[in-house]
Amino acid sequence: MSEVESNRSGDGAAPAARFDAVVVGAGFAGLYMLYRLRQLGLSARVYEAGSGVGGTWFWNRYPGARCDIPSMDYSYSFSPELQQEWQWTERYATQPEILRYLDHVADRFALRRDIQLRTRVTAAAFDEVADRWAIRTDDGASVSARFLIMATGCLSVAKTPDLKGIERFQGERHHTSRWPQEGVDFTGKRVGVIGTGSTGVQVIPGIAEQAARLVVFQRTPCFSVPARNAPLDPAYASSMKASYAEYRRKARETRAGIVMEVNPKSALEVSPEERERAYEARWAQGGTAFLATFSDVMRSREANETAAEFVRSRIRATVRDPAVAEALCPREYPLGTRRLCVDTRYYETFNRDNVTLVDVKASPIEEITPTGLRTRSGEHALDSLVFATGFDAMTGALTSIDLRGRGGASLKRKWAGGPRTYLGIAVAGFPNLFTVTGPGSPSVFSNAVVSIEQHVEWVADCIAYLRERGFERIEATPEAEDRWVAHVKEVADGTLYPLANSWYIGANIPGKPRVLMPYAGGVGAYRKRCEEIAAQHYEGFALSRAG
Ligand code: FAD
Ligand code: N01
Repeated sequence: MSEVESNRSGDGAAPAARFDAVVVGAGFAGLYMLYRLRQLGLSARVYEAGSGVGGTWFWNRYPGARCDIPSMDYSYSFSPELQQEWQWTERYATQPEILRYLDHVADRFALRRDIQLRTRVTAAAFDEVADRWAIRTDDGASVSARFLIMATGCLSVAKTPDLKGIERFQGERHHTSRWPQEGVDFTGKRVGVIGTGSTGVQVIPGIAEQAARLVVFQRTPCFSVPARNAPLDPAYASSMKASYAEYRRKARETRAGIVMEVNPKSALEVSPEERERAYEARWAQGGTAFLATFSDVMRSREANETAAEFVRSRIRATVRDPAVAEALCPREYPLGTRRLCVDTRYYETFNRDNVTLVDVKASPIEEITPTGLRTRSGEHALDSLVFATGFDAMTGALTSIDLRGRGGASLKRKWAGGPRTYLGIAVAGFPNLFTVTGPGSPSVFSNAVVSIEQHVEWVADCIAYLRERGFERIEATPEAEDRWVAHVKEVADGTLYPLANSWYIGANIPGKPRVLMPYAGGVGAYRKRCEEIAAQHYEGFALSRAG
């Protein structure tokens, strides 16, 4: 519990509440972090901007929202009881079901009493004399904590493009990640959706079924594979549960935090017939395991092109109008270098009479008018506009807080040329600050829950280590950070990712530095490195006692 009440005015009149740790965010990461801090007997407060827990699954309530990692993998493993009790109903759970799960976790582990909702952390500064963080929130309060743990999410800052005339639009407009809790009724409406990434691919089929007309404004076509979603087979769920611990252990050692069969063959060493059969089999199976059809799909441009051409052939076979099919075929980047989408009847939706695809690369958006959207080739009358336009990913949530480290140094300024971290978990110059799934860690290249659990456990172990030995401060050294940043870049340069204009490299935000932000070295290898560093008494970190 806090030692004193928080100082609401923040004017120094009353001492601020003191915690061992403050956690920012109450999604998968923040909830589990709080649980672990409690286990250590520490006092902690979680601040969450939303009016409920759940993070991604609280905010993204658009129709069709669901995970694309199978539910039995995309869930916590830390509590054997929890994973045995909880029953997922579908192969890929819907947003309401995942939110119910996270609400259940908050209740089951009695987490809510330390979570303050509807409160945004706006600033935090490290006090070098006290070795503590002073943290300010948007309700005017300030508190202090020994450790500050950012569980702010990689995809939590919604991005709406700055389109001319947007404020004059007289219809409804919604960003998919700020969807009204009461839902939106599109019955009888003319709806425009901007964006064809993972979100667009999920929201478009649902809106098409309800709306009178749907116009999809596509700038860059995506590669999408079928989900083959279905009710979860109880026999499969039972067999998974019978060996859950072993399965989870294996998942932690994989590249992406999920057990999947990786074909060791090259796409280029097999006959065209064998290649086609292999892609067909993965297509029939559904999901992101398509990327593992051959070992070199994500390493060799030529191998990748065989997978890309297979998906294009499926698009052409599905979409009846050849011109629309061609417009939906991605050509500008290798498959998988922008997140591979996973869909349910996405391409089929373009066969509906009430759906129109507008290529806004060929005919750019000029303005939003009071009654619709005008592209270079004409105006589309609309009652509703849906922005499936993504996020200021990975760094946005961190740089939008005024974070000040030693000597008042600003994190935003430090990262002006791209994020710099040690392991994606710590930042030189910012003692006692931890970033869960921060840039420079596998994060969005993995089953996020596996990466979140690994970071949370590493941070909790680190804090326990410091306390047991009487250390009050831990800070990444600039040398260790430099080496890690160089390593992340070297690994990135050996992949195809830099070939795409993706949010992975910051390309979706004007002016954002082009740096591949997630670490592409794989979850298993990364975990091993983190464990070695901890075992070597936190190699690359400086630890110090009071004074
Ligand atoms: P979040 O869930 O984003 O939670 C962060 C929280 O921090 C938010 O609630 C936010 O309000 C809060 N916050 C941020 N800044 C502040 C502040 N300054 N003050 C107070 N609160 C703050 N990943 C997968 O691995 N598999 C999937 O299938 C998958 N599906 C996804 C589907 C969608 C629609 C989206 C958008 C993402 C998906 N992801 C998926 C990624 C997903 O973000 C992660 O899986 C996971 O939910 C992240 O959890 P988190 O706790 O790290 O962050
Ligand atoms: O966002 P995105 P998202 N004019 O950035 C377009 C996770 N996720 O919300 O590419 C016209 O991928 C933009 O076009 P372009 C997952 O990690 C997972 O879809 O800039 N168009 C693009 O088409 C995912 O990767 C699931 O040319 C504009 C789209 O908007 C991440 O979240 C589901 C535009 C944005 O695509 C983000 O996905 C949902 C403009 N001015 C999300 N500005 C799962 O299924 C932007 N666009 C697990």
